[in-house]
Amino acid sequence: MALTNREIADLFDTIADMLQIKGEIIHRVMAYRNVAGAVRELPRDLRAIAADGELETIPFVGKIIAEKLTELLETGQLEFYNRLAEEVPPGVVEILHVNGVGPKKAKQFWDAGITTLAALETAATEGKLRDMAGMGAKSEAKILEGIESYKRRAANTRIRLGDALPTAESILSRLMALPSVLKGEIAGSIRRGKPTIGDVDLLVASYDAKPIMDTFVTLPEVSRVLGHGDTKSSIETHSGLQVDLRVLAPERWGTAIQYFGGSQAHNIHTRELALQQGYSLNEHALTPVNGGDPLLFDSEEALYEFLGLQWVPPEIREDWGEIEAAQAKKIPTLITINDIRADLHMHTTWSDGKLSIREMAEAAIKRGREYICITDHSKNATIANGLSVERLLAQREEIRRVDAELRPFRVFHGVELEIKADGDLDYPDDVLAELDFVVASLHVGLRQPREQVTARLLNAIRNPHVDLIGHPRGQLVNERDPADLDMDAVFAAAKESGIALEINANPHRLDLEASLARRAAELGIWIAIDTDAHSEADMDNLRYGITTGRRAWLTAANVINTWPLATFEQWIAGRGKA
Ligand code: DGT
Ligand code: CA
Ligand code: CA
Ligand code: ZN
Repeated sequence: MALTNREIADLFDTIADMLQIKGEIIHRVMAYRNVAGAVRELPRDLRAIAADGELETIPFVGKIIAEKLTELLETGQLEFYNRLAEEVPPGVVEILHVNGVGPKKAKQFWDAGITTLAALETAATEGKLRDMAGMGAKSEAKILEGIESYKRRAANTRIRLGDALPTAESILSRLMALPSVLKGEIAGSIRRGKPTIGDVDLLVASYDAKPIMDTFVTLPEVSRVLGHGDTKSSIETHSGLQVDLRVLAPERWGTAIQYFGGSQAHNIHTRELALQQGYSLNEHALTPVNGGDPLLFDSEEALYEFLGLQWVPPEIREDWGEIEAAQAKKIPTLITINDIRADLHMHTTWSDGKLSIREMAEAAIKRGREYICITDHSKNATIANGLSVERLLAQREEIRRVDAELRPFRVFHGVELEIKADGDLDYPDDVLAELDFVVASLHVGLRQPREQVTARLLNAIRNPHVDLIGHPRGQLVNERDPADLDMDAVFAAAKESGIALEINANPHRLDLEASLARRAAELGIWIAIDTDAHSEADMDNLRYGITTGRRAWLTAANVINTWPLATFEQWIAGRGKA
């Protein structure tokens, strides 16, 4: 197996780690650390450089290191590393990477017989670290936190949008308060609203970067400074979130936010377009290929316009046809949060929610909604305190009362109906017929074979009383894969019966995901963007659903909870209810 530049860089970093744990002098450690950094940055394959006899032109590479690189490239092995690895257990190197553990601590743990991450975790959990020299209950707790974050990074788990966005906004708002800051925005995958993000990219316009960078690297959430420069700095927060900050002159804002907004695929395509027009496009400027002064763009709109494109909303910049649409000036007006009038899926204390019907209604009013459906769990959702038929009917009295009290706001009586493991629905048809609105959801049997789980969903879709399928695929972001549904069959049935499919706005769900919601909408299937709120704070998750809807190219016309009340009432009446 040929080693990549990155693997070789990683190996040199590990060597540096091992030397450091052994207590080697810092010069010797840095000799390997620096090479690792240089190799990682190489624009060319190390193999090609070696073939050209140019290894020693790489920064920090002298005769001895060049020999080691050659050995690695030729044999895939490094004797020097193998000997070190026999001495320093790999688990100890891993421990060094836990936030809060330095080389001295790693050595201390090693001396105490702790040579794996698991052993360190056990010792910390059992309170055995706090008694070691220089340790205490607080540093022990910090190490546990560090282990959590290390494990997440090691598993390469991306971070949920709902976890990253608030941190990003909070950091940016503190930078924006600095006097030299002229403009600031979150770029990268957050700006595009991806359900998970790798790292946070912040962009700030200013003529005086230094105080901004200095503030940034000393923010209280910083656990490690990964880089501190004039134009770019990077930090890692205690929760393991990496944040990159770039500061640039405002006259280059347009090209910079476009570049760092991504996606890479979108950028590659825009760069091709620029080249066809005789320009090379990068984050700094649009430069004529045949010479001449670079053109600067202080706004992204001006840049897109120059390239002959309609401005493209960041959420659809994935090179899934948005450039072609922008050339034809056919980018639709994507849905915004202001288009939403209703929330059709939420829970109260009648099942597993935290607030009463009236409190949920008031929370919705506060957020500008005009009507809601209360959809508590049905009886088989026993862990969620599902409603027996008796309680369901009793709940209606309270809903009608609150509805009357809060007019013109409207409160409809719905339910979140269990699609049982055997495929039956949780209430008989005559009970469903009594309800204003029925959301049917899969919560159990999600791992059934495709045919079986699909058949259950189709049965629910075809029931004339069902209006909406809640979180259709049952996925949990970063935690649970979606059910193995035949989505073509689901879409065909949904289209035929005229029901809606949900984009569940909870950042743990975001289900349907954008690509599927886009296909559904293109087929003419109704979409509802709901919060599935169990508390007042949950209602603020709507923004994540809207972002997902925008990524799906949805307009307000695709989404039923943008409808005025009268339209909604007509629709549910037409579906045989109310
Ligand atoms: P992430 O962090 O994995 O969730 O995804 P992004 O899109 O935020 O990617 P990131 O943080 O690596 O870079 C931010 C943006 O910078 C990315 O969306 C596009 C731009 N960018 C970064 N590296 C490259 C590159 O090598 N080529 C191009 N064309 N663009 C890049
Ligand atoms: Ca990023
Ligand atoms: Ca980044
Ligand atoms: Zn629910």
